[in-house]
Order: sequence, then C-alpha cells, then structure tokens
Amino acid sequence: MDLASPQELRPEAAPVQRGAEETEPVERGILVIDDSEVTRQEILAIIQEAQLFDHCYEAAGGAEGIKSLQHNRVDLIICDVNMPGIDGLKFLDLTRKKFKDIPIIMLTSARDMETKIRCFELGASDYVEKGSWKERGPELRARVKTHLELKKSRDRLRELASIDELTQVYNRRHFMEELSREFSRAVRYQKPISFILMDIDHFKKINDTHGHQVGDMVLSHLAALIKQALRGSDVVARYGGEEFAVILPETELEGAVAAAEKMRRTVEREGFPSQDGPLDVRVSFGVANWPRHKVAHVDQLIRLADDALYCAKDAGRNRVVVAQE
Ligand code: GH3
Ligand code: MG
Ligand code: MG
Repeated sequence: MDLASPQELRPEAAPVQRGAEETEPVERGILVIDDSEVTRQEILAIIQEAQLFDHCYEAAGGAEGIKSLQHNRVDLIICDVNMPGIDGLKFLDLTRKKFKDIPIIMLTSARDMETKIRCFELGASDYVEKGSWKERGPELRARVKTHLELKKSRDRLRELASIDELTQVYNRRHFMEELSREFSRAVRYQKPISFILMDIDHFKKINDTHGHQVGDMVLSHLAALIKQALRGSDVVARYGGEEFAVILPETELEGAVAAAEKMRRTVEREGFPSQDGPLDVRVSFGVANWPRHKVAHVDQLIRLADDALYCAKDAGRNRVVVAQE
C-alpha cells in the first residue's frame, strides 16, 4: 500500500447512484477490519444475526481495509484500534476525508480513555470496548443499527438536496460536481466522456399557449423520457429552465450522437399529455466529447456543447449538432 498517495483513494469506485428516483433497492455492505481472524468471525456472526447487510467484507489490517473500500460499496465499518501495520488510528487518519460518509465504529480496549477520545478526534463515529462478545454482542449490534439508520437519513437528505423537485432529475449544482468528477476520472484513466446539452424548442410558445402548468408538465414528462432513453450509468440533470444536460461516461462521440438522436426521435414521436390533448414537443441538442474535442477543462466541454446547441437552433431546431473539433 502506497501511503504517500491517499488522495488516490477513490470512493467513487463504488457503484454510484445515478438515477434520481432510485427504484432498485440499495445493497448494503459492512466492512470488518481486525487482525484477528477469530474476532472477525465473532463480529460477523453478531452482525449477521441482525440481517442489516447484504454483503459482509473483512480485512486483516488497515491497508487491506482501504483496498476493500475502494472496491466495494460499504455503509459501515467496524475497525480494531490495535493492529500491526496500518492500525485503527492511522486507518481513520487515511480514510476520513475521502470516505467521510461511512460511519466507523472502533474496537477499543476497556480502560484506554485517551485512545477513545483520539478516535473521535480522527473522525470515528463510535466505539465499542473489546471483551467477551457474548456480553458485548447486543451492544455492538445496537450501535451498528443506530449508525446505519443515521447514515441512511444522511444519504436521503443528500439525495433530496441534489434533485430538481419538478423533474426529479439531478439539479445543476449536483450535476456540476458529478461532471468535474467524471471528467477528471476520464482524463486520469484515458477513457472517453461525452456531454450533451439540450433545450426545448420554442418552449415559450408552449407556456404562452397552454399555460405555465402545462409547461411544467412538459418539463417533467421530458425528463422521464430522457431517462428512459439513456443508460443507467448516464447522468441526467436539469441544467436550466428548459435545458437539460447529460453526462455519458466511457462513451465515444458516435455513441453520444446516437443517444442524442434516440432522445430526439423519442420526443418527436411522443404526444405529451396535457389538458388540451397530446402536445408536440421538439428538442435541440449540442454534443461534445473528450478526447475528440481537445479540451483541458470541463468548462470548455460545456462551452463547446453550448455552441453546438446554438448552431442546432440556428439551423432550424429539432436536431443534433456535434461541436466543432
Ligand atoms: P428556443 O427554441 O430558441 O429555445 O426558444 P424558447 O422559447 O424555448 O426559448 P426562450 O429562452 O425564449 O424561452 C424559454 C422559456 O422557458 C421561457 C421561460 O418562461 C420558460 N421556463 C423556464 N423555466 C420554466 C419552468 O420551470 N416552467 C415553465 N413552465 N416554464 C419555464
Ligand atoms: Mg428553448
Ligand atoms: Mg433556453
């Protein structure tokens, strides 16, 4: 384990929740880190009894624990303090920044108050004193349950704060975070990434003719159509009033154009439900791709897609235009 580069830890390696309205149940995971195999098995037996997790991961030390975090979706960590190599305190120190959303319960020795306090200072959520697990089991289970519930509420709040209420896709603030993260990841791993910006054609007219409420319904219906037309790994957001944006990770320019074309056709074919009967809606698209478009910063990628969208409008709307190379 290369301790010199903790910034390389990638919490995003775990499956990221993409769709705003997540219908699939989330699979929960727990990681138990202890150098004693016997202790690990005892703890896992206690945890399994509560049936709170779908996956149990174990690690014999801090380094192995970090590796497990990078590869698995973990919702709670139980970590021993005293271990050879990267011990519990060092593990806290190395992981708290990148994995701050995951509660950690430390296993401490009974009378060492100083270490318990140090654990909290380093970001631990709680501790349980080591001892006979027959006695301590119910306490450990109760604490695990409480911290898992707290994490679920925090996850839910964060999810709500990142979603556009009307359309139930990500809001712009969250989208921008995702985009810079995905863009740096694409550059670091030399994988392509595509970006689509789209804007409803003559939306003002829909509002003026049918009223703002119908306009709102068109926006939410469109968001649902877009999501249906895309892959689960694509990230959809409401970028502005009647503008939407999509990140397509690991997608070449041709794939992104095909996706935009698919969305364009889907919208074109759809009668958007309204009190005045089905409405025709059209959308224009601008597409950009790294590395096809040699941009150094994510803002330039957005700018290119925006220029292409403008060209699509200029060329008569209801079309997909690729940014100039
Ligand atoms: P273009 O084809 O050039 O894009 O024309 P447009 O009419 O769509 O563009 P314009 O920018 O002139 O108008 C956008 C309209 O979108 C104006 C604004 O009132 C409306 N709009 C923005 N946000 C909302 C919203 O949340 N709900 C509703 N109903 N309308 C919105
Ligand atoms: Mg418009
Ligand atoms: Mg607009």
